[in-house]
Amino acid sequence: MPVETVHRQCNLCEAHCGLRIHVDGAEVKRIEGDPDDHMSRGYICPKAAALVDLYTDPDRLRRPVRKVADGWEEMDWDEALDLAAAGLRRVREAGGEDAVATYFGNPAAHGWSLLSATSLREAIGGRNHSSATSTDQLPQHRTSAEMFGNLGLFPIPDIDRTDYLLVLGANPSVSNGSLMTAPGARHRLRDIVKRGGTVVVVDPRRTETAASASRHVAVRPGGDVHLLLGILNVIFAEGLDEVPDLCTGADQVAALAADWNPERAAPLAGVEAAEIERLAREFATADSAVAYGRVGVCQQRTGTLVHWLINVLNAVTGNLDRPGGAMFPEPFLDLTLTLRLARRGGERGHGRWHQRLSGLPELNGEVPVAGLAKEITTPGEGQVRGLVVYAGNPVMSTPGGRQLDAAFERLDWMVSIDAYVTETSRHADVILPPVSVLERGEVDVVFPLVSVRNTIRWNPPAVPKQEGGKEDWEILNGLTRRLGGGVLTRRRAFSLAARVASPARIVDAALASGPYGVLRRGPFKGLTMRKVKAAKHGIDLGPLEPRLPGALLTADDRVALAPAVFLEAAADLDEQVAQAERDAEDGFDLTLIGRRNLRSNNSWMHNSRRLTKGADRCTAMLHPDDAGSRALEEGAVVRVISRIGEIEVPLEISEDVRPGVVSVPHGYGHGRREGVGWKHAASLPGASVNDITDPAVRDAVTGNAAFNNVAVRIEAA
Ligand SMILES: Nc1nc2c(c(=O)[nH]1)N[C@H]1C(S)=C(S)[C@@H](COP(=O)(O)OP(=O)(O)OC[C@H]3O[C@@H](n4cnc5c(=O)[nH]c(N)nc54)[C@H](O)[C@@H]3O)O[C@H]1N2
Ligand SMILES: Nc1nc2c(c(=O)[nH]1)N[C@H]1C(S)=C(S)[C@@H](COP(=O)(O)OP(=O)(O)OC[C@H]3O[C@@H](n4cnc5c(=O)[nH]c(N)nc54)[C@H](O)[C@@H]3O)O[C@H]1N2
Ligand code: SF4
Ligand SMILES: [Mo]
Repeated sequence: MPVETVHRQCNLCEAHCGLRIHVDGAEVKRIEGDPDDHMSRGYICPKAAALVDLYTDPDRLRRPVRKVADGWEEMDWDEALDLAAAGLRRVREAGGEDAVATYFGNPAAHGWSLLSATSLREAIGGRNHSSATSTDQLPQHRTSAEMFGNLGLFPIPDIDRTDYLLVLGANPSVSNGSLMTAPGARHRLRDIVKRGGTVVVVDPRRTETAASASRHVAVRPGGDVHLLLGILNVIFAEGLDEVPDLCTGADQVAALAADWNPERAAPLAGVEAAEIERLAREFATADSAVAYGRVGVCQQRTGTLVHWLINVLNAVTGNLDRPGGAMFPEPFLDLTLTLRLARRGGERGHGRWHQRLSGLPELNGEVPVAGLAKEITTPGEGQVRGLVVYAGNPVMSTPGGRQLDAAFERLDWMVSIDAYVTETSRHADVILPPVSVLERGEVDVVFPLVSVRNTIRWNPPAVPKQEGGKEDWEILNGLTRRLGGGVLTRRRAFSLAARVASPARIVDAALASGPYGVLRRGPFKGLTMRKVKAAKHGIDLGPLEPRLPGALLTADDRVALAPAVFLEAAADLDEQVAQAERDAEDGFDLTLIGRRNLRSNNSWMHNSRRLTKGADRCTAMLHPDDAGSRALEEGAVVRVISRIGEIEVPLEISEDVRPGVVSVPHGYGHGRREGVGWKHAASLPGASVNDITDPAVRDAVTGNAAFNNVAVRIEAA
């Protein structure tokens, strides 16, 4: 058989690089970068080649399984879907709608089956839905909701045109960019410097991104809020601000910043006053400048405040919604469409109910996952007794993994949609495995919302779909159909039909009616799926264009720089200092922060041998002074202890981390839990850092997990 070349994207991270996949029937011969992809221009990272490892992995489930006394028993699809749905209905009948919770993980965002997942949630009903969002970008949703009136409208750094990039808490050289789809981000950042611009990285660790930047600012973990207030203080005090008419509340922000001169901000930020002044002046006087923050500053007690101040900094220097600043993509499909409609009806899309025990607000129908373990273990009305996990591994990826592990044991019914028996799905009664990504055909519907250029791309399947195999959307719709039933009124029957539409149909309709579609642009210029499918390397829909005020959904059609809830929270910053003092008194003298590795992807790529070769990557990185004062040596196994637990990992001494900080990556330690199906992963060393991250340590405004503010101490093991 001849070798054929299929062009599609890698969907492992947000870069969605274009690939050339050489296949011979069902066999994948080689995977390489697609030089003709207009976004990635041939760039790929080592993980792309591992897509074939996922496809051929003997540990991957090919058929549904149910838990039996001595392990797992394979089932037919219909039987498995019936069983899974029957269990959920039982739980719902006994405990009401709130008794069934869902958790959607990160890969859910990387495929168009997400559209069907949303429908499943609606069919389940209730108020106990969570996702990886509340370990990740929840503060950014809330910030967008308050400032722009639209929780799905993200300002994206226009890195290809900017003169000055201020990065806070992101490491795009390793993560390949996040809430910024910019394949080859590492090169794009270097290009800024090459064309005479400046890149400054604010991070407690001198990261791979910091190493190739113009400057590194080693902030104290959690000190970003003070740093930004200090910068804003200087900008307003020196009259460097240039607030557009489009914004309201600049005076209130200026009044807040007035209390934070660089001398006051400096010790709390852990950055010298002179550096704060320099940053302010450079940023405000650059031809164009953009501040960009990601998980390092989301996963903080002050996560929402920091993202608010990042947006404020961009806005008051005239850099919001202009080339080289922070801009808003115009996706072919507006996932916030229903939100826009609801918004017109006066609905905000957040705060409509509160999580039973934490009291934290819902956002976009979700409550913080950090509260899930308690919702399962605490009796009372609304207690969670059943769960659907879709494309997630919360035992490894959410704070307090051990508590969640124990809580899952106590559920009456659990369904996992995952291709592996993971630390999470091992608790399920039924596991429903989708085919692997190379067997799917789809269009990425999420990342055009955050892309540095407007774009659309069709991804054909690279290999034939396994016989009898199902894609995620087929599994999700199978459950929705079985759960939506009961006595159907005509209205419910109609909405059920709409719910179980295939993603292909939904995208078709959305494309036609969207900004690039035939309904708006006419039959010749307008895009259709046929045209999209014919463009093998994707379609470039151009650079980002200014979109304000049109894209705003605030009541007055202006950008709100001073939402009351943020001003209130900012008044409480002393509590941060008090907390640090309590931590120190209790003997927790270090702050734990996270780290990512280029050859790893959260918790689930460790069964690939090619990605896991070489040194143990799950180490505790510590500054030489902190190692010295504790008489700890390089490579020695150390105990990292938090208020809720301890883990043992080898020590890596490095000048790159700021004193007082210890950096440990997440997603490792598969061998510490019995019965997982990814055997190679389980044979690797490491521990799960989320066994010691504390669900009580969270962003004050949203409840997002504050993985980077966990107080710890370190001892020789
Ligand atoms: N300490 C600490 N913890 C963190 C973070 C951190 O920085 N520090 N980061 C957080 C962030 S940003 C995120 S996004 C979360 C991620 O958290 P999760 O999404 O909960 O975890 P993942 O490790 O991504 O697990 C994904 C699961 O989905 C399965 N899967 C993969 N592809 C598919 C698919 O196509 N279909 C289906 N059905 N299943 C699939 C995998 O087998 C795996 O079990 O972790 C968070 N946890
Ligand atoms: N190779 C690889 N790529 C990935 C992933 C992966 O696991 N591996 N995960 C994907 C996912 S789900 C996401 S969300 C993105 C995340 O993409 P990024 O946001 O770029 O994620 P990180 O690489 O974790 O970078 C966060 C940085 O914040 C720093 N930091 C920690 N605490 C603080 C603080 O208090 N202040 C400041 N200023 N910085 C702090 C950390 O040292 C770290 O360098 O990456 C995606 N890409
Ligand atoms: S950066 Fe790597 S993992 Fe991310 S999409 Fe590109 S090839 Fe895939
Ligand atoms: Mo994430």
